[in-house]
Amino acid sequence: MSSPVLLQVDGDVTGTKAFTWEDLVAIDAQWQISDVNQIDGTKAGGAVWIRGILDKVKAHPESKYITLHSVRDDFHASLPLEAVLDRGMFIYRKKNQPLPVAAGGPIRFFIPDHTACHSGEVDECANVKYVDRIEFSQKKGFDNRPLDDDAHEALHQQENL
Ligand SMILES: Nc1nc2c(c(=O)[nH]1)N[C@H]1C(S)=C(S)[C@@H](COP(=O)(O)O)O[C@H]1N2
Ligand SMILES: [Mo]
Repeated sequence: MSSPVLLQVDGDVTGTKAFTWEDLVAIDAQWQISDVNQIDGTKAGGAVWIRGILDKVKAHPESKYITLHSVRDDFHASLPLEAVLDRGMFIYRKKNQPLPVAAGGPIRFFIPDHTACHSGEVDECANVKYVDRIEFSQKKGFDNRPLDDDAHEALHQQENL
């Protein structure tokens, strides 16, 4: 039996487009982070840098945006690639197991030095949980992050149900 696809990559890419658990584990060691907790004390688990994914999919050199999609709860964020290329990561493991849903798994996007919620493009809200698809594009993609305090509060209420 083959492993389920955890992450689909599409848009301006030419290489590998689907990642199973084994594919993520097999990403070159130079792109792996064994313990995210050493970078940010609020998070735990193992991760790969965006560049580790890019290394496999060969995004179009003119790609300007990376869009993180979560079908699970219909949450999406589209970020300027340049702003996150050297600091964005995908947390995908807890020891030798996929990251639990309770921690935003099986795959959670994370930028350690994000700004506060709705204070710019690379804010805390951009740390998309349950990411199942990444899209590379030249124009900004779909983004439904909350735009003001009320919308943000409503989202968190919904998350706590
Ligand atoms: N899939 C998904 N990812 C999400 C959200 C969400 O509602 N769904 N909320 C975002 C917001 S608004 C914030 S502030 C952070 C909160 O991350 P935390 O739950 O790990 O504190 O997750 C972000 N990622
Ligand atoms: Mo947020």
